[in-house]
Amino acid sequence: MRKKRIMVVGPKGCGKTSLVNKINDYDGPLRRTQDTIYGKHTIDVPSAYIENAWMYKHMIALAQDAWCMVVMVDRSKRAQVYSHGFARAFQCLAVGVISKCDLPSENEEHCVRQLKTIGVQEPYFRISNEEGTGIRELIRYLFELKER
Ligand SMILES: Nc1nc2c(ncn2[C@@H]2O[C@H](COP(=O)(O)OP(=O)(O)OP(=O)(O)O)[C@@H](O)[C@H]2O)c(=O)[nH]1
Ligand SMILES: [Mg+2]
Repeated sequence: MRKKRIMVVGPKGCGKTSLVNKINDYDGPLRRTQDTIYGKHTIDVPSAYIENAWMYKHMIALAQDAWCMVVMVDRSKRAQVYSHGFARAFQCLAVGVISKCDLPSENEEHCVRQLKTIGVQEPYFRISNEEGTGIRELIRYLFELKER
């Protein structure tokens, strides 16, 4: 059986690669991620896949290799990046993450609403890759979920 991973999706620059590096305990350079990158525990999905609805089929194919999907929203931006019910198109579990929580923002409610309308269930994890807050709790939750 193929090894299953945590698939990480989110809009451009929301902090996907920063997060997968933490999950994989890897300290590498950050570059704009154009291709799908398989890490030790993760699949880092290019933002283009969620920005273009016709590319959803690629994500659904990638999800065959995933036991869960981390769905990120960027709290520093007010954007609607996912289509309605997005997460329901996938078989695997979806975990909601609100990133860049170190930056001042008025978008908290907008982020929560967005995760709800795309079909991601609470709890949502608020993280900062910059300050490291919320990361340990998220990683612990993910690996506990995997054991179940
Ligand atoms: N303030 C702040 N900046 C962050 C955070 N996470 C990532 N960044 C910064 O945001 C930029 C993009 O981070 P990446 O981890 O490359 O984001 P990404 O989603 O992989 O980006 P793409 O692959 O280009 O879609 C970098 O300059 C990071 O240092 C965060 O939690 N807080
Ligand atoms: Mg990236």
